[in-house]
Amino acid sequence: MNTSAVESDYTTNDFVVVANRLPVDLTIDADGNHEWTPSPGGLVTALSPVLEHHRGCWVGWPGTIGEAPEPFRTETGVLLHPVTLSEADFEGFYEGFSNATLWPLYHDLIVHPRYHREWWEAYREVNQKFAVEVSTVAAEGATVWIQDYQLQLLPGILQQIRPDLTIGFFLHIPFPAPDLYRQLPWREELLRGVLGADLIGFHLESNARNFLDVAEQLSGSEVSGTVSVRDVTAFITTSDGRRVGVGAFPISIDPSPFLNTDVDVAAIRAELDNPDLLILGVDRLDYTKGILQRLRALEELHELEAIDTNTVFLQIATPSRERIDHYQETRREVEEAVGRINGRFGKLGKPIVSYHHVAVPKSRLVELYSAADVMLVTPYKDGMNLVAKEYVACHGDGSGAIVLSEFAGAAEELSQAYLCNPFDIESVKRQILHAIRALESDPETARSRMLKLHEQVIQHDVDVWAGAFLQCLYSAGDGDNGVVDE
Ligand code: ADQ
Repeated sequence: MNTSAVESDYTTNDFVVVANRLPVDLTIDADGNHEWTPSPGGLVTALSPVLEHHRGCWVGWPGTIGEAPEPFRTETGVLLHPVTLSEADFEGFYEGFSNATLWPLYHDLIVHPRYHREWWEAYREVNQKFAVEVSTVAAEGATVWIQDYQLQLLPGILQQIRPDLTIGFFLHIPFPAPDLYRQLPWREELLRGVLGADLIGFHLESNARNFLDVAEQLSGSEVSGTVSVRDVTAFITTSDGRRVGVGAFPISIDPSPFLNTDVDVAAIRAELDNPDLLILGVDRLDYTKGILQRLRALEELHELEAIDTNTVFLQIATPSRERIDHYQETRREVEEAVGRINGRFGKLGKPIVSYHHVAVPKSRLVELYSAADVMLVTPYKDGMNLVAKEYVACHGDGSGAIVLSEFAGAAEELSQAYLCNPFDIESVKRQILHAIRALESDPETARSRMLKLHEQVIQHDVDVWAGAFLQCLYSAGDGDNGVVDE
């Protein structure tokens, strides 16, 4: 990536995005040369087009421990402002409180959240550190859009030190029901942090309603109105008299890279030894994504001889959070299942599960999505799930079928998918078979379902998401930063 260092004149930064990660990875070679490479992930996928359009500033951690590099501008004009994290910050704030406390708590306790005071202290300190950086880069009266669960204290801190800013907060993961949220030992302080924003967005109305319930129960705030999609008609009046808007803004993708119709599907399938049927999974290797469950469902279908032995299941699993125990355990279980299934049902030199623990370039994902007959997206819980939308975007010709967990946020919009309950293995098996049978015996129905899904994704792309959120945020800013008139 071509980048250039910039003068530290921040007076023009009137639009600032803040996220845990910068949309790049820094690698340093043996000679000490720095190289920036684009990094994968749902958030990056979603926000890059918006920032490029605004020539905005992005504040985030560059992905390496220790002293951060100088701010620089990408070739598409986005100013990247790195935040330094130490090893202790990384362990306590990122691996600890963000990913071993909040992540499992907000994903409905698929594994047990761990509550450690020292992680909470690290989380507070790092949020404070981000606040100092944002305060440095943001112009007077700027609009600041804060992303995700790692930075829930940031709106509150910024609101205190920079009351001139208009602050938006968007949560990319689910927000749990009050009974779960109340487990958190620091629940009031975390909630006060989020309530520092002028606008708070969630993917789903149900997430937003959970948040309103929590705010009412735990912060002495008053709630008015009801939640809308892509609009703000629900409000929280905080105990200090500020008015905060709350809405549902289902995130989506930039479909353009996925609309490529030139993919040589036959060549991709030939690479996989020409299976009669190609089934695909693409996920970060995370226990929320239900990878093991879909492997077990396929194993049982092979046991029952319900699917052809010339079917290949290709699973691309991106390495993720690899030092955290539950992630190591999930990887062990998945890889054991892959070995077992291939041992039981594969033929010599012909595995039926092709498993790859790797991140692949987007162009490769487009090829794989396009070549796959059936896509399996089976999370136990997922804020949205962009993989589901990317697959659908690649099938504008009506080919293919998608089996989708009803616990993925995407299921609300993608109601024409073959919806399954990942906690019920029979349901997963049934819907895989429905999808296969529709493709084989009722192609017109399968085609019509896929075309409806495709239209939904194309019409509600990432620009619709960001546009709706920003319009509501700018309106909130016009209202004197949310202070209620007496
Ligand atoms: P994630 O949990 O990371 O995102 P998801 O929404 O599916 O999940 O986004 C993953 C992104 O990474 C997709 O764009 C996908 O193409 C890419 N990706 C996945 N595996 C890959 C691989 N092996 N190689 C290359 N790229 C890969 C979080 C929430 C989601 C929410 C998003 C956005 O958990 O619920 O949809 O943020 O809000």
